[in-house]
Amino acid sequence: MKSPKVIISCAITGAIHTPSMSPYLPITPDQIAASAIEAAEAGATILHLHARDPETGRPTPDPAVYAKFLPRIYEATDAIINLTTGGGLTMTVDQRLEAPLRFRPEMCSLNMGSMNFGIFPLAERQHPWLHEWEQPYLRGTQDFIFRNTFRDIERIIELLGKGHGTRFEHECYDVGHLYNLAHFVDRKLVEPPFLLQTIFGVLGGIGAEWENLAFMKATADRLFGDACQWSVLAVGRSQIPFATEAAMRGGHVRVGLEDSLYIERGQLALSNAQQVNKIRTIIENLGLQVATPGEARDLLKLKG
Ligand code: KMH
Ligand code: ZN
Repeated sequence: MKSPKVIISCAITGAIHTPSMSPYLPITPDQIAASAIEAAEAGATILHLHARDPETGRPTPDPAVYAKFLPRIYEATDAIINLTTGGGLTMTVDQRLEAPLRFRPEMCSLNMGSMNFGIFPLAERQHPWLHEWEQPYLRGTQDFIFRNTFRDIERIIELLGKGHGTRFEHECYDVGHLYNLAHFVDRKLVEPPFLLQTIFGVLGGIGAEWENLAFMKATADRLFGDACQWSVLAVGRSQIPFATEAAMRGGHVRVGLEDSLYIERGQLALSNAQQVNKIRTIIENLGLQVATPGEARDLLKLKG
């Protein structure tokens, strides 16, 4: 179904970028809460959240850390909370599920296939002052498989979806992942309407090229028709151009420092809210409207 309003997801900190890459990446629970609240005030409809060890900035699955920022975000905003089930590159699937199972949010990410996952082949050269933990972590991304087997996906749907009424941001990094999603739709394990996040520019997935955006959209239209709400996330410098193109084609968008640390070429974003403001202004200048959390809850049939 084509939506009259554009949902803006904002991914606040993620698990890929590291503290040495930007002083503006939120790390501590205080910083994550403040950045998320500011992003919601700027117009973000959905807040996608990961946690980090406050001392080192290393991604952590620890629900106790989530507990330090989640209640504050719930209290200060009406935004839809979306917790990661992707966690971080070195976490097991069980670890990745700890916080979602504890907090049972309205939404969680659900990665629709296993893949190589690398974004920063130049990171060590560009950032010689990396934290001690970041060095092997980043090298590890060269030889890391982001595990999301059919059984893992089914288990996450059973535990969180069927068990707790959580609905998912279905993350598809390549065309095969769309067919994986169609398989779960066929088996009625995923029910419409669902949020489809097509992802461009992750090394290991489909590249951020315009032909690919058109191809992924055409494939999604063929497989899902009106059953899905289509959204676009592109990493790095393609973030805002791809979000703009998605909005023009009737889709939803995702921005945030998880996906790009920049606001324009060579210029670090000062905050998540700065990226939300930028895409919100573009959306409004296109004559479109941003969905409120309430409107998105209706559109995606969330538990609220
Ligand atoms: N880092 C993004 C490209 C997750 O948290 O489940 C994908 C992501 C994964 O958001
Ligand atoms: Zn994430």
